[in-house]
Amino acid sequence: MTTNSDIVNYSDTENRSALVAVKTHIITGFLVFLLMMAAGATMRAAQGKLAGVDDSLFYQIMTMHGVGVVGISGIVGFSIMWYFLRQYVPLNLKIFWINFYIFLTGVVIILASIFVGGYAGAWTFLYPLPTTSLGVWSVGAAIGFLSGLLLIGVGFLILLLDIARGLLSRYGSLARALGVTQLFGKDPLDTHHPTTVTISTVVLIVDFIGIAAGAVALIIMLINAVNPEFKPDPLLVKNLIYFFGHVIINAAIYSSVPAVYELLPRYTKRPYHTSKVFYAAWFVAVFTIMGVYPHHLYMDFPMPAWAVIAGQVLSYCSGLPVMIVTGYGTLMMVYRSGIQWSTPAKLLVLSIFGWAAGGIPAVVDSMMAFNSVLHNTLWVPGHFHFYLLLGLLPMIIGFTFYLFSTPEDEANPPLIEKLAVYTYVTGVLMLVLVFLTSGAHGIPRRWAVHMDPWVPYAQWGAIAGVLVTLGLLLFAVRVFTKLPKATDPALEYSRH
Ligand code: HEM
Ligand SMILES: [Cu+2]
Repeated sequence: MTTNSDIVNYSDTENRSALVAVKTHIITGFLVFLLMMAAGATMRAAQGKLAGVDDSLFYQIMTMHGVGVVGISGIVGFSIMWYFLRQYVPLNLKIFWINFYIFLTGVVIILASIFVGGYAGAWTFLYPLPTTSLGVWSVGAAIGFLSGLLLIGVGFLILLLDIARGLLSRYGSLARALGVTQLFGKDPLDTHHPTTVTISTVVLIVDFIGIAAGAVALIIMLINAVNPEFKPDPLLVKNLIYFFGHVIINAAIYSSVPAVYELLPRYTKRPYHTSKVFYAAWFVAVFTIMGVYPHHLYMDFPMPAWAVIAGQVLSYCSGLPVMIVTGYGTLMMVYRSGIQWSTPAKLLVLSIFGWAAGGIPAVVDSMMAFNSVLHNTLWVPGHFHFYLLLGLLPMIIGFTFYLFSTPEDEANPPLIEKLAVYTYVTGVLMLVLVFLTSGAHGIPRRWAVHMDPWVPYAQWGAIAGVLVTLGLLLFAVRVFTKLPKATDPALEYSRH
């Protein structure tokens, strides 16, 4: 797929160390996802009155679950992107590790702020909630949470700077790396331009701006926490926060998408060629990913009308170009290719379905008429659990299984893997359908205690949550036993 001039030369030792770093990210990811899923199932059980969870503890768990899954999705997504991107542009292994250690430090601070300090103001830290807890937690706990998050953001920004340096050293400009110069005819069309380079450039641009906005919001709120005389405009801070939140979770998905573009062609034995349509879709994505965030602010009537209208219009088209190009590309790669349905191949194809299908309830919610009914109901966790659990996670799990699956495993997937796929997918569909129907019935989100008529929904949700956790546990058993010893398949290929 790539000409040799596209490949960066590393020594075998460098490649082995890089693989160790990627594996560390992935294994940490599986551990954290397992814990967070157990926490999710616990929340559903508490709402279903199957488990006695103190109300404050519920909101602590909810805060940890939200910040935990978003953070780990971000760092694991980066590790997938980094793994592929370093083949095309020189990337610094030390910086990759530095980000990982900063992340762990931030996690410790955040966990302490939640479980020692009692912070329970949700991962969205909406101003002024963190500093006005009415005595449930201290301002110190809020400061801990906000600084832990800020620290993690700084780590991500450092890693993004290295990615920018790598891309610029190889391509000279971000426009070249993205493919914009080919799109507008300044450079001849190169159908061998690596898809990973285009996607990484999009992730770099939006994530850098998104995290920078988040950092500004966090700093403003930290100043306010230390000096309450300083009162920022709540609507401005809310804009910054939702811009940040929307962009980083999207970037986490997009940073895992290279796994689909890089690996499916290997499984279908059909190379993927870039085209002007591909560049155009990803170029547009830069603007739609950042431009749609006002769909979180329809209920804020002081928002300028043009901003929310733009948010709605862009939401219709957000993701669509990229999803169509990726979805169509996937179908074309798979259709009559005689693809062998190995576990990684199944998961990667599933991820495209889950990402696209999960987008539908999201677009519904981004229309004002529906939003005025569905806002802050369980419809919202319904749509994002859909594309995160059936889109993002299968990309991550599929990539992981690619790293260690032997040709024998791929020809004949072990029973435990088949069982894992069925348990996981059944669980997720059930989890999501229960969330969506609950939302359609108007059951609010983020309520620790549910009214009696809502309890059966929460109970079904708890059962689904246990199934999903079990499914991931089955995958994890394979990962924990196989991944540590695996050698890099990409190196094996290049030797042949
Ligand atoms: C077994 C799997 C899971 C279960 C049972 C579960 C359950 C839940 C529950 C009950 C909530 C709070 C709902 C409410 O507002 O009342 C929630 C929130 C959330 N979940 Fe999950 N979840 C699971 C996995 C995941 C995963 C893997 C991700 C991300 C990759 C994720 C992302 C989120 C986010 C971002 C929130 C929002 C937190 C907030 O409202 O502040 N969840 N989840
Ligand atoms: Cu959004």
